[in-house]
Amino acid sequence: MSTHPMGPALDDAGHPLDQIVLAGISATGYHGVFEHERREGQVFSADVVVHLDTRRAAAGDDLGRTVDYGVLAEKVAAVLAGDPADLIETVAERIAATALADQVVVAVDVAVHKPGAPVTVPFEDVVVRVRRDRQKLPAAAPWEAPPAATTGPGAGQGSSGPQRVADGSAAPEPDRLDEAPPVPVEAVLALGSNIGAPQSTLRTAVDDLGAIDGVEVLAVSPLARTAPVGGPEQPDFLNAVLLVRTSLAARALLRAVQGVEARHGRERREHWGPRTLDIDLITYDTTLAVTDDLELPHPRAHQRAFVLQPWAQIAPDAVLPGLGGGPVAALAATAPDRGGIRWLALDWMNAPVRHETDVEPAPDPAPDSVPSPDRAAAPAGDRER
Ligand code: PH2
Ligand code: MG
Ligand code: MG
Repeated sequence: MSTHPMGPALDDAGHPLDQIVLAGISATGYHGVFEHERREGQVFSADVVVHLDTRRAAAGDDLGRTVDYGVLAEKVAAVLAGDPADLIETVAERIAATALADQVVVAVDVAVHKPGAPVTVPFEDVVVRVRRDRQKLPAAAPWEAPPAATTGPGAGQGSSGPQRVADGSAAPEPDRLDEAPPVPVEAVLALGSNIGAPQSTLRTAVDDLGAIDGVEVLAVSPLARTAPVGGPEQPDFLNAVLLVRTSLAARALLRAVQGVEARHGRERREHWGPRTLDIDLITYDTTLAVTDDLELPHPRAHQRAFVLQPWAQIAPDAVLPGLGGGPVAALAATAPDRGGIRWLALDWMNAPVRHETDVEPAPDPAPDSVPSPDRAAAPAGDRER
């Protein structure tokens, strides 16, 4: 591999930073859009260049002041072998985020190779190469060691919870996510539905959420009709975002929203499959946390236009906390699924229900339900039309 495919990264004074190069880390992974790729796996490899100033480590001969390349290599291999993604672009972002999680790293170059990619002509390799730094942050979360002997891939929101006790595994130890805030805090909830009667379901869900003791609904976003992201072929979703104020602890809020999901007949079947009602806890104040049953902010919120777009409409200046976070409106404008936002309805909580279709093609925008660019709450350029 060439070590300078993008030229050196520079320090604040404009001098080239030092580099640690890890070349050709490989593992069998299950990334790809084809079913056979998910089933059989193939070899992926990564080249990683971390850019940093190595002088302090060298002067003190101190491993603690540099990047332990052995540890980094293991994490990179874990990303390659881990959670399947459709795109090697996604894998590259995860590796970049993992390297940048170490504060001594100023910038990182990542190349992900997929030499066995399903390409119909003779070829040697396909590579996605990215550079990320503290300005151009990765669009994915860093790799985290799975908590010992508990959940594997799929840990995150709602994947365990109270059932873990029934499973025979230990109930999670109480942590700060179980502590009620000293004063009420703001939280952001994202709602989605794509089977049954989605608009009515979402309306009732908003009312149900507002009726929870310790939850006050501050704002309800426009209703977005969105192309499904991930999962099997399925109908379009209706999505909306709520801003709430709550005196509940983060985990108590999660349990309460799961109660609302359950009351609407939500069953957890296929991962990312169609659902009558999905409610995700996107942020809880500015809390950053990764636990077995709750990750804050929501681990994929930063890259989901179906969350970010409606959110930006009710909170144009909102900022998503955490690595990969940033101004919500800006994230919405670059999210990979932004082209799938079909339309927004402003009046959906009160106007007669009219969007119950869940399988028909998107109707032409109704003039009274879709903000025209000049009436829109967000800059016109935010929307793909
Ligand atoms: N939810 C998912 C997966 N994909 N796509 C859209 N458009 N909207 C969703 O709410 C959604 C999705 C998993 O919860
Ligand atoms: Mg969801
Ligand atoms: Mg969910």
